[in-house]
Amino acid sequence: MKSVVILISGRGSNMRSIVEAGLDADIRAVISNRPDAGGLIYARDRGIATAVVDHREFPDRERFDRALAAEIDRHAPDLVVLAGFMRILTPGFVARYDGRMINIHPSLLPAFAGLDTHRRAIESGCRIAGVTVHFVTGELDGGPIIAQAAVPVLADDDETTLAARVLAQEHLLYPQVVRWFVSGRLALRDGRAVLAGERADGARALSVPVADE
Ligand code: NHR
Ligand code: GAR
Repeated sequence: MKSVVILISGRGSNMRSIVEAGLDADIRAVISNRPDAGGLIYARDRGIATAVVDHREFPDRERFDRALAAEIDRHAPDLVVLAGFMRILTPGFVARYDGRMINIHPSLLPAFAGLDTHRRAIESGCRIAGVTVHFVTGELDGGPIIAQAAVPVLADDDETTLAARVLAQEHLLYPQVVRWFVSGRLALRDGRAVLAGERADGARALSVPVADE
C-alpha cells in the first residue's frame, strides 16, 4: 500500500476530504508550518501522526525546507500532498520530491498563479473559475497539470461565495487524484502528467451561459 504525508497551513478541509475518502493508502502524517492550523486538531483526533515545523523558527527558506524535509522523510512517504500549504518551497526541496509531490491551487492554471486567486478572477471579469491539481516543480504553480474542475462566476459573487463554490469542487477532485496516484496509475513522465488507461483530465467542466440582456 502506498503511503502519503499531507502538508497543511490552516483549516485543512482538503486534507480532511482525502482522509475521509477511504483511500487504499496509508496516511502517515499531517505536517503544518503553523502551530495553530485547525487541521492539526482533526488529524490528531483521527489518530494520525502530526508535526509542526514552524517557519518562523528558521532564519531562511533553505533551513526551513531542510527541517521540513527531515520531518517528511521520517515517514518515508510515496506521495507528498500540499493541501492549503502556504510556504513557497525552494528548488532543492522540490527536486527531492520530483514526481511525487502534488498541490491543489484554487484557480484554472495557468491563470492566477500565486495568492488572492478569487479576488483576481472576479476583478478580471472571468465568467469561469475553478481548481487545478498539479505536480509541484520549481516554477510556482507552474508544474504539469493533472486535473481541473470548473465553476461559474456569478454576477453577485464576492471572494467568499466564489471560494466556497470552488472549494466544493476541490473536495471532489483532490481525493480522486490521490486515488489515481496511490493506485499506481498516475505518474509524471517527460514533464507531463500521465494516467494509465485514460486521459489525465478528470475535468468536470461546465458551460456557463452569457447573460442575454
Ligand atoms: N513551491 C514550489 N516550488 N512550487 C509550487 O508550485 C508551490 C510551492 C509551494 C506552495 C502552493 C501555492 C498555491 O497553490 C505551493 C505551490 C504559497 C504562496 C506564497 O506566496 C504562493 C503559492 C502557493 C502557496 N506564500 C508566501 C511565501 O512567502 C507566504 C504566504 C503566507 O504565509 O500566508 O511563501 O497557491
Ligand atoms: C484551498 O482553497 C486551497 O486550494 C487553497 O487554500 C485553501 C485551503 O483550504 N490553497 C492555496 O491557496 C495555496 N496557496 P483548506 O486548508 O481547508 O484545505
